[in-house]
Amino acid sequence: MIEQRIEAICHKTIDNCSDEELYSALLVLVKEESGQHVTPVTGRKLYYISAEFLIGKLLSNNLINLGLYDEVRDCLKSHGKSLAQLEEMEPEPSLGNGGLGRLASCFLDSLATLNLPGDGIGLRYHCGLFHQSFADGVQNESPDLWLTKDCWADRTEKTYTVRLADREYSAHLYTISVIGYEGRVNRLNLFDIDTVDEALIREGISFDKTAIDKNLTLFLYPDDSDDDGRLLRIYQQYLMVSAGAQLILEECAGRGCDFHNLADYAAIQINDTHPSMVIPELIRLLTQKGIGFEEAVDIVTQVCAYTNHTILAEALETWPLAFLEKVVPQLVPVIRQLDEMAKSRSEDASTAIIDDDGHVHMAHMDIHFTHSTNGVAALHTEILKDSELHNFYELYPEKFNNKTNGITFRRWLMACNPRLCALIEKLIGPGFKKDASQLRRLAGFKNDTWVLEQLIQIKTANKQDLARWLYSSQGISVNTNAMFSIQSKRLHEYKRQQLNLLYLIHQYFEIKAGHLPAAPMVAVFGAKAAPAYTIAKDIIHALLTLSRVFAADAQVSRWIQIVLVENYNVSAAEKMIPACDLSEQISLASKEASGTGNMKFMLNGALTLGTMDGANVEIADLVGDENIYIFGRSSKQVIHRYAARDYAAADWYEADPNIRRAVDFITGDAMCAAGHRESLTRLRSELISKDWFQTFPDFNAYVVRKNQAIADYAADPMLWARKALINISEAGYFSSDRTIAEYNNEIWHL
Ligand code: 26Q
Repeated sequence: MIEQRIEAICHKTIDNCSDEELYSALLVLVKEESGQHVTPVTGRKLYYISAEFLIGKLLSNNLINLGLYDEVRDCLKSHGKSLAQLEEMEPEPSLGNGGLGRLASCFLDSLATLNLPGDGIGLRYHCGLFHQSFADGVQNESPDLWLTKDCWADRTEKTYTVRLADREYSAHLYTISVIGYEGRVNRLNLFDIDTVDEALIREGISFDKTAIDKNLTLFLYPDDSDDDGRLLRIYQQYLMVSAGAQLILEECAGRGCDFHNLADYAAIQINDTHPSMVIPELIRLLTQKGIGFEEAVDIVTQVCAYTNHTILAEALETWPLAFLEKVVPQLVPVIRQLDEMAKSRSEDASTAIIDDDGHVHMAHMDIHFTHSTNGVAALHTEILKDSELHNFYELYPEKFNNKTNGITFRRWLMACNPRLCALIEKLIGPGFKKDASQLRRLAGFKNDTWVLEQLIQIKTANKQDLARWLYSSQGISVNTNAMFSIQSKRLHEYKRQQLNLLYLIHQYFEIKAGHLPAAPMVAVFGAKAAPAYTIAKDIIHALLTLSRVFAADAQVSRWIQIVLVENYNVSAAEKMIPACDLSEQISLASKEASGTGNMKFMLNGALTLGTMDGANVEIADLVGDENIYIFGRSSKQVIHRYAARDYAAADWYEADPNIRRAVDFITGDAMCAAGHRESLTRLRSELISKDWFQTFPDFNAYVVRKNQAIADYAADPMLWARKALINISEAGYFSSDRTIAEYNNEIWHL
């Protein structure tokens, strides 16, 4: 059947088709097939509104979820074609920075799989997150023009008028089908304007920031930005929320809603503060339809819920009222009224929406005017309640709740690790694909030597796959008999890639002194630094330079190889994670809201080396002390130290010869000969004078714990495999199906 359909779409036999033609044909086939699974909405429907959806490639995932993957793969194979190779042709839609955007995509997959009506609302950026390449030890950025002829996003006839800075724009709706695993089909709605001009892009990723009609949806902004960029972000955000709000009202009206009862028809989840303007925008639209202001506020509060993804104060969005006056003057009277209402509810200045400097605090508006505020891991929610948002918690204790993040097992196990998936299915049957809690049954095999040997073999085969890919894409050869430690996530000081760097330097000295590690190690990194984030780029440079220094030293390179994967993205993650032994989750305790990479590694049989931060805490609770490597100061100690303001990095540097030796190496002869003195010097000074994320106090504990992990790995592979099995068996809790079921039971009630 598959063969006939492909040939009908192409008007020729599979043997005569090029890879491009086959890829196009499969796209058409999936779209046709998904059309069969669209079911009408009854009752309340969810709108997950987010500036980012880091969807990744869709072909394999869609085929898996439609139950067609094996058939298509085998059919192509019988004609000497490879599905994996076709997949390489698919441009990856990188419409997100990292965890927050990827979470949104996992959630859409789970919504459709659980047969819940839930659509996404976002933006169709012409360029996703920049493409990263390395040259001369430095990160370079180039535009990621992902929109090609064959694209999952279909242009519709629908447009919505949006007023920005006293001009009207037409927001055009594009849709991508979200196909659940043996489930329903939902929609990702992405807005764009027709006048965007890709020719505006100049050198690298710079572009003319003045012409809004030409640049509005041209780029996804990296998670920092200059002031021009910030202004453009408000334009983007408003385009998304205004068109989104109109779409929601139109759909609900189409189903018989009279707007007074909007909460019976719609639930809106606000993904961090980026879409927060949806609150005043909906109030504005409802009052235009004749509903009184106070009732409109009540309706919107009932409909909307807010998720917080960060505790870094500098990441909480505030906009100068003057910016908003310029871009969205129609919202300002609404925001002022909301601010007055907030001030009448509490005299505490820290809970105001508009502060004394005329800044609008988006998160404050969210908490006052939605019915639910949630954190994304147990520890994160506790920190929000106890410190960061404590005054709000006192005002509205009933609004605060936790929803520990999750990941879709369809992409992060079934698609990326077919070997492990097949073994699990052989042992416990296929039920875990839809009911992840069944993975617990794997624990029954913890003393089964055949199973443990299989796990070891699978890991080795996955390492060989990764090694082949590293060689073909970057010309790097790695030792697949080594332990693979992987730290892959955005480059951020709080995530502490620099701590890993200091460890590697420490090991260099140990090897030179004849203190050899228990096993050889490949230390893999995947990380993009925001283009304007200087220290993050310095850390990348130091890692690339250290990698060169090690490679040139036969004595050291026998034991440690450092690999930086270029352009880390979802597809790269899918290749790296199944090959990992040791998952590096070493953020400064209290700073990583949850982390979701930690869950993906665990599910694929890696052991976590981590601090008691984010969801690591829950991983540690589930697997027990003997199946995880925890180190470092606790979040309480860290929060206390910040409050006391008594951390002086220089004192630690002076007092600890190991720290001093590692830090000084950064600007030593070997590094300066292989890299750039200016960048290396800046990094070293930053560490000694600031070390804002307290790497020094955790340094020795990290070295000890990591070397313990290597020793355990080397001493008894079967015991290590047993720990890996326990990790896999406990990973069920981190299925996004569980997370979405909780959102639905406690917040949305779809
Ligand atoms: C803000 C202003 C201007 C430009 C960009 C931004 C911006 C963009 C993206 C700020 C933050 C983000 C993304 C944040 C993010 O990814 N947070 C992560 O969310 C994950 C899902 O909940 C958590 O697992 C991570 O711990 C958290 O860091």
